[in-house]
Amino acid sequence: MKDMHEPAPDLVRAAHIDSDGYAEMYARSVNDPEGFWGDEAKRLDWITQPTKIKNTTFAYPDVSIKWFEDGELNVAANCVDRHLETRGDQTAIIWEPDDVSDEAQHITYRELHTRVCKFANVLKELGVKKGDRVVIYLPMIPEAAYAMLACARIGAIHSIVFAGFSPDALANRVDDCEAKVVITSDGAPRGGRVTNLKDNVNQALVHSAEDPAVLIVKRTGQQIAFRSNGDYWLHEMEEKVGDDCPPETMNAEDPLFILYTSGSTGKPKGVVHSSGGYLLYAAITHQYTFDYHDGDVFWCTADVGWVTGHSYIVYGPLANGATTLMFEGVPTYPDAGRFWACCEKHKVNQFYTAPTAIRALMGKGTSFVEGYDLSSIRILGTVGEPINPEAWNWYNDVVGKGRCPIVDTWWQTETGGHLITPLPGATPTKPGSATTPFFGVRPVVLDPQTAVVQEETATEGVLAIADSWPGQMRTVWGDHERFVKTYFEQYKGYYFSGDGCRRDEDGYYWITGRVDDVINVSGHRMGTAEVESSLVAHPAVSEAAVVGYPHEVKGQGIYCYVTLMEGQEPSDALVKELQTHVRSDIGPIAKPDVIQWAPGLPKTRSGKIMRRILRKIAENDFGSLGDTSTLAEPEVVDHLIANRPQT
Ligand code: 6R9
Repeated sequence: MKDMHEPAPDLVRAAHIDSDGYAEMYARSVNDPEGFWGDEAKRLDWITQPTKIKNTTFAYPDVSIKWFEDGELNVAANCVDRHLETRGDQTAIIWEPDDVSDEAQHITYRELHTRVCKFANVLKELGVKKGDRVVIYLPMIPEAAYAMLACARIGAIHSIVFAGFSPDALANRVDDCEAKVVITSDGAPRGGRVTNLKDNVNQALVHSAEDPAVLIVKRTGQQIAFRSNGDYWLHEMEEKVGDDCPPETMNAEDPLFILYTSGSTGKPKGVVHSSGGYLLYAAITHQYTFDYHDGDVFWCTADVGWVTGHSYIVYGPLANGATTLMFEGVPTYPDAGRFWACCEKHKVNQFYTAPTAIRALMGKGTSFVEGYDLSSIRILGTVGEPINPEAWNWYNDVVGKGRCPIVDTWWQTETGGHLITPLPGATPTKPGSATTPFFGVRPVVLDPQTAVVQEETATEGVLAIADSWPGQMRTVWGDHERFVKTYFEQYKGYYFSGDGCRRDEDGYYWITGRVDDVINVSGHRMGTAEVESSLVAHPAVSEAAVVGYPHEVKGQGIYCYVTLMEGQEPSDALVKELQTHVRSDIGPIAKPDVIQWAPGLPKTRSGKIMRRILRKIAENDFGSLGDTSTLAEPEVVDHLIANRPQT
């Protein structure tokens, strides 16, 4: 078949699952989910074995999702304690610091155990109890993993806020989950530059309605401003506590963490993940999608501030007793060979990154890859956005030398782990396709208008899922109704992903991107509404509409149409000012790429902004604007086209 990549026979032989194995296991997983997941649950150590496996309904509005509901376990004990006997001296975490001249750290499972227990005792000392929320705002240092596992150990719910987010974004999240403690560091080195994280926390807490204690990890040793009370150094607190900390008994359905993510409307929502189902799903997908074998070194380049870091740096790998690599830096520092230098140095076997990173490195040329010995790499992975075939082929040829299966994993913060993905020994791949569903996942393609399930194999529409899987989010923190409305209202009986897709004649899925007002910038999800509300908060702006447009490296860039207040004059200085404003309001990833002055926006007579038209103009695609006759003032479209800035 055209452009089909078959895994090498020796790889297939050594793999956990081959194509027959996949077919058989997949059939059982969807025909007998209770049996399948009941058996798979044995991967975990339970304090009380679950007897009720699946109790889920997508029926609107009574959506309810429970897995292993009478089971009890502790997630930290599963990720750490249970490995002590068999692999106490094995490296659990390899930490590669930002600065190449600093030494990497190797943390064994035994050391991890001690560090997590001490950290947990410090949290207890600060009054954290089962069910309390702890916000983690840290760079990519081992303490981030210790903090997550320490929370899990005592039954506290962690919520990680990406260290690139602004003080305001941090304050919103601290307030929404009513955090009792914020864990941060003095500074955060990244790409040779240092952010003063503690300063950001101080600023955030000035605006916050909560008064959490702040626990500070010493990373850089730089000067920081202590508040008059409520600030604590981790290393000082650790001197006061012992290293014995029995794990709390948790119900499988108790929340493990909250992670805020963007939607098409309103503020970011707190996605809630469970203890039992989530951990099981992270572990099984980590093992099968990456064909992880004992002794392999696994590297996921994501930040722990995103779901990918949660599932595939910390929970999945550690539940499987793996060696997981944690990287503090960026792909281009000190140069564009950093990833490959690190793969060679640590003999990485599975490498998992994002298309935006691949495209950026591809742009720097092959010379940055060629000098390194990448023969340890067996599997390459990608996640975060659709990967264009050109980037896929470069990854395959230049990095993988044509010998490494590429797993293009489609999933979301909401799904906890991979939903559509190749398995290395089982699934021939096609560049740009996420291929076929993981065990237990029943994708359907719906007609976007009629909601009718498209039965033919080759078809196109919106992507929804017909039944629950253990890693599915359970609710939106503090707003179950929002959960039900966001994911289950529009297409009744299904989980709606927000993505569009095509299914080809082989039944392979090709994700075409978001069909809602969410954009994907360098693999980071952003609601256009968030950027709009930041822009209109600026005194010069009266109205703003934000859309995505194709960007060579970032996948999508941020294109803003801005209407100014009476008396305000457009200028280059104001463009810069608005860019800086959004950047400091939300964070560097939200900085607008293009600002177009719009004396008027195309609106329907009822006042709705016609985003479809704005998207077309941003895409430089003026030929297919569709029907503009329903607009209140059709001439604004001509003005926008005539004044579109060069991109
Ligand atoms: C894990 C993660 C989710 C959105 C998702 C989709 C896009 C992720 C993809 C992909 C095409 C892939 N997406 N993986 N699109 N192919 N392999 O990225 O979670 O940050 O919540 O983003 O990302 O649009 O809906 P999250």
